[in-house]
Amino acid sequence: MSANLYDLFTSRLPADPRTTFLETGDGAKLSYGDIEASAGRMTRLLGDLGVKPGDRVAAQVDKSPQAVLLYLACLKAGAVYLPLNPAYTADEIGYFLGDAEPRVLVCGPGVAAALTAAAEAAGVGHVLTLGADGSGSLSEQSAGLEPRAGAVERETDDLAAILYTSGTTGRPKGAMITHANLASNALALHRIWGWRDGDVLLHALPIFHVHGLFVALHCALLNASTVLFLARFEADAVIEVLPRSTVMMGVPTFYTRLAGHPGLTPELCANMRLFISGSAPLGAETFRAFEERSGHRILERYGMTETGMIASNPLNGERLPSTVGFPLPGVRVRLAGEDGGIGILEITGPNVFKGYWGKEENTNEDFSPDGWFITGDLAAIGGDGRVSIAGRGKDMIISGGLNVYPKEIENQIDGLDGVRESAVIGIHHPDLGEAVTAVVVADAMGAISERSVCQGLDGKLARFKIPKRVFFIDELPRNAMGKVQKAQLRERFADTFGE
Ligand code: MLC
Ligand code: AMP
Repeated sequence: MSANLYDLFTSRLPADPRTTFLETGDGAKLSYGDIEASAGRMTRLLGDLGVKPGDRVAAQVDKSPQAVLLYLACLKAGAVYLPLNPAYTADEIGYFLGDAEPRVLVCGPGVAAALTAAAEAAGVGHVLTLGADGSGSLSEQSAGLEPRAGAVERETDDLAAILYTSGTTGRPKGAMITHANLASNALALHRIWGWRDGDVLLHALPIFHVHGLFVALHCALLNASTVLFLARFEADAVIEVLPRSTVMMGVPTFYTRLAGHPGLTPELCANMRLFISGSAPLGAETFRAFEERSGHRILERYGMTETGMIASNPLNGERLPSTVGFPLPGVRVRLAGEDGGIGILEITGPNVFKGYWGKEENTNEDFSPDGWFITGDLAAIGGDGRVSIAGRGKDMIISGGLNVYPKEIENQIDGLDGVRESAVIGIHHPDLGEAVTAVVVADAMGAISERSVCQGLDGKLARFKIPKRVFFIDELPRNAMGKVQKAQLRERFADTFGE
């Protein structure tokens, strides 16, 4: 039997094909019955453009039902889907195209001209466009085509997607994720979160990450659930659709903002059965404030790009703040280098990715000699098996659920005129969890200002990576080995953004 994830989804289609799959904020609907033909036409187009099983298809597109169809069409074609944040600059996209060498790039109509040179340089065969409203050459060229029936056969180990993620050094690495990785994780989550008939998913996440694309949409597809598909997170819009929803997934910032919204009440959430949080630590304060305002204890889970979901608080047992619960069925966890009960979390299971695209050395570094994946997160494991994330062993900032790698920002800042050196750190931020903050040593007093640092980064880095504050100091604190003491800097600037 084929291991194509697309076949798993179609095996779970609702009895009534008119059942709504996606309903957008303006009320437009795509039914489950529409998926086969609409995605099938895109699959046909990809085939006509020469996309073969295993070829990469990159997509830097706004969130829309057509973008979801494009993902499903890629699965159906046996192609490898490569989603990219629309906030990335042309420079950033150029790197991904050069590394993954996709056959096709689908991008927003507004950026197609700016990306053409990068696409040509990377040998991308075709650039198609897809706008937030579904318009563009992808839709035009696929419109009249005969839908491709049936999905291309795939083995469990064949790639379904590549998602880029960075390490502490070097450029982003493409995590190779297989059909079996995604299927095992989706089935486990569907089961442990007790998905049932009539569940309606409130979806306000972006769809270029594991969270919004895989965790959220896969559960809904396996359950033939309707998805209230909001273009972005906006607290007023979420409050409006909460009464029609039963399950919501979000990053902690969503819950912090909702807990501060005057419209959040237990009555508003009467239909809700589950609020799930992940991608960054959920503060105990937000957990409590949200419970007070809504009557719901948020279920926190933990995962990463390379592994999908790893652990989850229980649906029926105790949901504890500051813990991420128990390993998913089939997933095993252990600690390496344990000291005082805390060590680096390592995991093994059917969800663990196949390695980094074209980077065997990086892949080897991230696995233990006996084949467990080294997450780089610091954790404790209780006597009952409950996992708590205690910090990060890797130098990474999570701002509003988006990862930022200090090295990437430091390299750009260090290249600016007037800068001697810099250190980029994450400082506690009441809304974003952590905010990107730069500490700069200037060549000379007044050689560069906060504003000119940010202006110098504009266009080179996606806007969410631009420091929210830049501080100037005379010298970076270093240890005897010459390593910058970021903990000292974090302490010194801890109060920058308030409580
Ligand atoms: C937007 N901006 C951010 C930001 N998002 N800055 C820092 N951190 C962020 N996360 C900046 C924009 O560049 C812009 O800056 C300004 O804020 C306003 O943009 P916006 O789009 O209006 O922002 P907002 O709507 O407030 O977005 C915040 C957010 C969003 C938290 C709602 O970032 C979001 O939806 N995050 C979810 C990310 C996610 O899905 N992560 C899952 C990763 S998967 P300027 O300068 O241009 O004005 C993963 C694995 C797992 O980690 O376990 O799930
Ligand atoms: P990414 O590389 O975008 O997949 O981000 C994965 C990282 O997010 C993990 O390695 C953790 O550091 C962090 N993360 C995800 N979920 C949680 C959580 N519930 N608590 C703490 N950290 C989390």
